[in-house]
Amino acid sequence: QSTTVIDLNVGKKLNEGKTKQIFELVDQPGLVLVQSKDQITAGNAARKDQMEGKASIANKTTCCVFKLLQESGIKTAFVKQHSETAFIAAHCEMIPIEWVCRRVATGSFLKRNPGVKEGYRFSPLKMEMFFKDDANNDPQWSEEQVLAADFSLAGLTIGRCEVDIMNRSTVAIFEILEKAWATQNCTLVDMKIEFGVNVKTQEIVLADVIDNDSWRLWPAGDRSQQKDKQVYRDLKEVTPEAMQMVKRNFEWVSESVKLLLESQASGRVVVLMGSTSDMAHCEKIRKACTSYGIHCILRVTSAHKGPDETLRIKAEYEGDCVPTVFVAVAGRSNGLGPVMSGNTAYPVINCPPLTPDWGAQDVWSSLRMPSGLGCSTVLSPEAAAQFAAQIIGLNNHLVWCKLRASMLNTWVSLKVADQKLQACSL
Ligand SMILES: Nc1ncnc2c1ncn2[C@@H]1O[C@H](COP(=O)(O)OP(=O)(O)OP(=O)(O)O)[C@@H](O)[C@H]1O
Ligand SMILES: *[C@@H]1O[C@H](CO)[C@@H](O)[C@H](O)[C@H]1NC(C)=O
Ligand SMILES: *[C@@H]1O[C@H](CO)[C@@H](O)[C@H](O)[C@H]1NC(C)=O
Ligand SMILES: *[C@@H]1O[C@H](CO)[C@@H](O)[C@H](O)[C@H]1NC(C)=O
Ligand SMILES: CC(=O)N[C@H]1CO[C@H](CO)[C@@H](O)[C@@H]1O
Ligand SMILES: [Mg+2]
Repeated sequence: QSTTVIDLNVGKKLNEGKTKQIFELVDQPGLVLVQSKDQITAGNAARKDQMEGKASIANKTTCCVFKLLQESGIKTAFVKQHSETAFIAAHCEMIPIEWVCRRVATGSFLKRNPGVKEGYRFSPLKMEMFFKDDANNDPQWSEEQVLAADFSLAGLTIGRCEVDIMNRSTVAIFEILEKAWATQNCTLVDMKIEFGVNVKTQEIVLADVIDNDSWRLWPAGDRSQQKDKQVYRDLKEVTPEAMQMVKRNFEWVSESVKLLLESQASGRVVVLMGSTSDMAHCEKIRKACTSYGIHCILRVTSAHKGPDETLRIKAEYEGDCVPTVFVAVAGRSNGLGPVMSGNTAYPVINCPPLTPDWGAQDVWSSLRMPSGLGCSTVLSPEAAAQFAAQIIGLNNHLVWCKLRASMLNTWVSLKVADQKLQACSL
């Protein structure tokens, strides 16, 4: 039988674990409802305490984190939040591996690697895998063991390619969350995540949840201020006061996590074109900027024919303290970029629309500068926008996260293309 929960036709329960239940959605094949339960577990349910409000805090945390990752361009199972305690997700067959990613050595890593001091920093990040097997306390597995297990989920065999994709994705996800938490002056110490195979698309996606049980967070890099579930594990005695403190910490996380979705810094790209004949080229720059969530403004001005106007337009964008990257689009002799660069402390990128006839000669007007000018030259309009995004991304984590996810997605699509080609030629 099915029950209707606020305009959702909830079908049968597909799965239930210690912290959540998964329901089929009758009218939305391929999607499920993930419902959190109001209880906390640690040490494999050795400790169980009801904690009122916990589920709603967990939903907030998961929803915000997944939104951040989704908006960055990471493929996740998350679709949208549904209620205080539930969200809608793509139905996945879960890969029974926990991927652990560490920046700072602490916790079980120290036990398994005696001699390593707490606080040791991993660069690159340290990756570990654990087979999800409660009965055996989730043993650590090597890459070879994962391959030997020959998992097959939703019709997808988990082989070399799939393991590599999860490995790379875990690193990208960690770096995105690390960058986001840094805006709150908080160190992401480590994290554990799980992947699933989307039953509809057969794609590997980040699934399950990311809540404070999934990571260690140390405000200002200070362990004594930890805000994660470790506080709960460390409790000597579960008193109502202690539980209140744990709950306050969780609330701190769920409040802070909302701020991860807000940009900490503004930024914009101003494209100056010498003539409207370059409009199509400039529109490509604008389109690419928009994909990074960057506001992009197009203006027409010629440094040869209207230098007073060029400098007036420049002053307009220098006048409001919004960090600005100028892109100069001028064909033939590019006077625009160099004049801008010689008169502003903001970065200037030349993106000349070169033509086959004279392009090889014209490009020198963008490359060879008088002394004292630091403008760069990027020929492809998309690449010019990407470079502008990288500059803005230095201070704007939302832009940085999009760049990071896009790097991952490019890597994955090359990997998948190669895999397909190999399969064809076999
Ligand atoms: N999008 C999804 N589609 C299908 N199943 C999911 C999805 N997200 C999570 N699940 C599964 O729902 C089940 C219940 O989750 P819960 O976290 O409560 O389990 P658990 O008791 O903690 O066990 P586990 O050790 O597997 O996490 C888990 O098996 C989890 O993998
Ligand atoms: C913290 O972790 C517990 C344990 O899983 C979780 O249920 C709780 O909702 C989490 N709180 C936050 C704010 O993430
Ligand atoms: C993950 O990637 C790192 C870095 O490339 C590598 O050292 C490690 O062996 C990989 N692990 C798995 C399980 O693929
Ligand atoms: C950030 O952390 C540092 C310690 O690394 C601390 O001194 C500083 O006050 C913190 N800043 C904010 C805004 O919390
Ligand atoms: C991320 C988030 O805030 N999640 C939601 C949890 O449930 C409530 C109630 O609907 C939503 O308002 C929250 O936004
Ligand atoms: Mg779980």
